[in-house]
Amino acid sequence: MDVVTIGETMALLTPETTGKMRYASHFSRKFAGAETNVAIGVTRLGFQAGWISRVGEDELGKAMSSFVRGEGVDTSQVKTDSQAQTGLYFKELRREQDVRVYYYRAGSAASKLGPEDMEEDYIASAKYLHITGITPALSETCYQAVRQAIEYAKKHKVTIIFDPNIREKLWESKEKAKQVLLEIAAEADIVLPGVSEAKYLFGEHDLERYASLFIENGAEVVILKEGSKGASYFTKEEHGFVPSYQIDRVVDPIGAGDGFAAGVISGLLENLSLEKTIARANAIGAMVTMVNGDVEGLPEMEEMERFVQDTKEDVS
Ligand code: KDG
Repeated sequence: MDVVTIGETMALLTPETTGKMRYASHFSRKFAGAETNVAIGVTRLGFQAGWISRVGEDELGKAMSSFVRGEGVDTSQVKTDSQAQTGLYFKELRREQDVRVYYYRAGSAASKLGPEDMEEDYIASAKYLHITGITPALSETCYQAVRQAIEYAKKHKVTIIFDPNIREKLWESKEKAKQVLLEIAAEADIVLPGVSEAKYLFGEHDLERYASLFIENGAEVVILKEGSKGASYFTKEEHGFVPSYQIDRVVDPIGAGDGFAAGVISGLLENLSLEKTIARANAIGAMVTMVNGDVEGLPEMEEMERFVQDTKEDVS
């Protein structure tokens, strides 16, 4: 396995019309969740990814597992929970630049995930363990599952890559979110915060200060995402900025960060330089925003290379 990830995937319902969702009567049904978005992204680029989760013993759970498996992700560690349902989320495209998300996931099957679902050999078989800040926000047992996975990864020298993915709606308080996210970031080798997430965690600073705060907190590599501008990277030895690509129109920004993470993981798996890795991550993040849905815009390698050749970097 190149990368293993842990988390909740949900049935995603999107109104077929833009505007207030209260007026929508036709919806498309897709599947999405930050961790499988990354796993599918990595798989589409030609690598092997595995997903640890629980789904409900219901029609959506069955369809979701088949969908993720059909994308080539290993689902051998996905359990069916007969006591809880598969979670749902709605994505309302109110107007351009205004996308809202509504969760129906409290008490879902995935929120029952616990340390007993973490298989040591499975995690040990991976080169990377991908964790997001969403999973520990779902429940105390999910938090414990993440802690257990980190312990196995450390024991077997699996590189830990952490995306804080702050979802305020899922945390009981900002203090709790900060405490848990900083604790996990301290265990990670690579962290992928957005600038607004760095601000949430550390307050107002400049980029270099954010990076040094993450490095003092334990990270080796910090990649700070600056939205459509691009991303900066920092290690103890080097730092730089890689601009993103100019695209005409953002259709749906949700999932871009997961596409970015898939690009980072794939670049690191190929031993590309940080500069080249981030250029790829920027390209994939941009491509995801051009298509409706979290995973539908994730490219295959050759498609991504063509996009890079044909699209200008944003140097403004
Ligand atoms: O990064 C995209 C995710 O936010 C989306 O797929 C839904 O996993 C999700 C979540 O918890 O918000």
